[in-house]
Amino acid sequence: MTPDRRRFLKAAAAGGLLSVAPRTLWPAVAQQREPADYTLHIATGLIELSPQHIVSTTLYNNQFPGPLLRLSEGKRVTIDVHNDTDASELVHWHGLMIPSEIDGTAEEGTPYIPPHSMRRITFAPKPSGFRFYHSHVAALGDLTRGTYSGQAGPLYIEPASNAGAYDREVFLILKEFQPSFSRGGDMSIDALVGSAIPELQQLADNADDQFKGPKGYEVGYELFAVNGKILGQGAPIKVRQGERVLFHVLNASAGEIRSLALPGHKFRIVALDGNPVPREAEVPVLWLGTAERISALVTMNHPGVWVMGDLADDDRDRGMGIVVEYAGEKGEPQWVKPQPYLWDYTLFGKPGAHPAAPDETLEITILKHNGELEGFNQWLLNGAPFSMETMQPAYTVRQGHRYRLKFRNASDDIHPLHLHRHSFELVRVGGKPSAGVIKDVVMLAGFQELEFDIVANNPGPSLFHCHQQLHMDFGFMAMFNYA
Ligand SMILES: [Cu+2]
Repeated sequence: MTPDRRRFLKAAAAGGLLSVAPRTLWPAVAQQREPADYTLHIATGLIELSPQHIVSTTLYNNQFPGPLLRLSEGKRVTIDVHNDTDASELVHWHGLMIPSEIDGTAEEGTPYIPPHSMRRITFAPKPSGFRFYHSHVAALGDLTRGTYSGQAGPLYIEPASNAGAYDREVFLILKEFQPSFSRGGDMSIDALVGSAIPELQQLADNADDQFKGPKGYEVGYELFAVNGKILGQGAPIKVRQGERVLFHVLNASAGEIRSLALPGHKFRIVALDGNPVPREAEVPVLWLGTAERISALVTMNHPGVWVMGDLADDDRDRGMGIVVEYAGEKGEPQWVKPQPYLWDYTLFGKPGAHPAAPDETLEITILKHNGELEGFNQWLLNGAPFSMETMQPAYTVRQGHRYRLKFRNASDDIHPLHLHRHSFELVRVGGKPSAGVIKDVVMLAGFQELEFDIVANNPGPSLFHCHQQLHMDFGFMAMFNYA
């Protein structure tokens, strides 16, 4: 029997299809005949990071990254998602404002796509800009599941009017492979401006006194890649002097913070998480939390063959980078370590402006209980880890109201905070005020505070969580429900 045949019988038996009379089955099948605009197949496959490193993982359409879905703002699109694996899956449409039933999150009520079945979804894509899609199942201790797998793909929603003055676009998807657990004690990363708040350090110290013992598990990786290729293994980005290249960079990691530099060049930031920034600014280094996107324009004015890579030597040596090669230039790709550079979101805000006053302010303090869950750290928001049974913590919002969320991080980890189905406006980061920067993921630095505003403008349950898979799976989630 062919694998496909076996698969069909297994699926048919599981779904009870064999007991359904063909006559009643037919109309449903006929409806599916209209071809979809896009088809995604979730299946285990091989990805060749280099000839020496061929990794087996779950992929979209047997490739990493998944296919670039180029959609038009407001124009309805139909996507068939086939789950060809033996486990239930969910595809989350990250940064899109779509109904909860198709957002791809069990907590919001999206049904799982059962093993060996298909779900067709239809939506009008918005807002415009660089988004992405990825698995949203809980992985817990299974490092083959969720965002630890190769299930991530770029999605670009063309705006109604396109203002970009560039010669061409290049998508860069940063991703680690072959994860494993270790007893933690991760080094904290100096990525963000601002300074630690003593009161938050004290809260963390108190918790650590209570939850002594070995450090909770952390996840590390063997292999690193840009667009699924280890540095030097894929085709270089070939450029001409004077060319203006618009890079769309996505950190598709399950939990790492990434940096990127191109020796001798500056990045002009034009959009964050796909949303144009009020003030374009030039920076020497990009920092991206898990699931963040940066669109940056680089004028190619420093001929040579360069390594565009992560600042962390270890990660770059194991593959996190890509070669940029000017026409007519030859030789070994060169890396030049940039000066340390701290990321400051407020650089891109509207100078002197203030966000509108909120209707209400909510304060959320984040705390870690070291190794509390059979070796895994537990994460608490205002003293409570998220529970699927009670769906708590939960906040109730009123449509049209503006809410200021004030986060206080009583841990030394950087948390990439993410709210589904909504964008937020940064209000205060690293101790500095900000206005006009619209995002859907933002890094909250260790022992720091951060404020952002949301306008409740997309009714339906919406999940808030840290985008580190290891944190969200072990408590770092909350629901926002409409009254
Ligand atoms: Cu986190």
